[in-house]
Amino acid sequence: IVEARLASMLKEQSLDCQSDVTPRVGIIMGSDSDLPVMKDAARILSQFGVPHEVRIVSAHRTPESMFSYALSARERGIQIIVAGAGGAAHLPGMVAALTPLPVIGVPVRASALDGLDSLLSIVQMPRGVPVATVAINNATNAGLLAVRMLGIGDADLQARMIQYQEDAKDDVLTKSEKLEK
Ligand code: RP5
Repeated sequence: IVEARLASMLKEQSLDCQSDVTPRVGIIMGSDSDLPVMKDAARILSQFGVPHEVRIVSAHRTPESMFSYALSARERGIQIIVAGAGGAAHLPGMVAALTPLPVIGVPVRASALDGLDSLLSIVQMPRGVPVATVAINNATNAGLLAVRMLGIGDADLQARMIQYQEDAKDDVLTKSEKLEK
């Protein structure tokens, strides 16, 4: 039921996961309440044409699903996992412990502590199990980081990233010129 709700939420927002091809990036989150933040990672991957999947995998509510997702991701062709969670956010670290794939953690602002709790839970992984952590609620950067990582072995994708950076630069220069006039 939750997966169906997730699929319809993604469809409503026109976030095409390219579900007919093997996903290269797995976007997971602890709750559907994380989707308003995590959809930005999906949006970036769609923009760059990177096939991806979106799943709800809770470390504390569905620990068995978390285990099976993390243990099977590499065999299924996933190359990078983007994991978002709020509160005592152990999902990214636990997944990183179970897979050799790079894991990018997104701290979601979900509690009375304004996301600082999730940020510290994710960024403070003990030595030996890395989680690349982006800023609180910044799933856009998680998507962009995944594109950059994949770009190392994918010249077309890297060229698209270079163009994205050029476009961002042009945008700032244009705005600055307008202000000067
Ligand atoms: C975490 O608890 C989730 O990642 C979410 O950010 C937070 C709250 O979840 P809900 O109570 O909204 O399902 O596991």
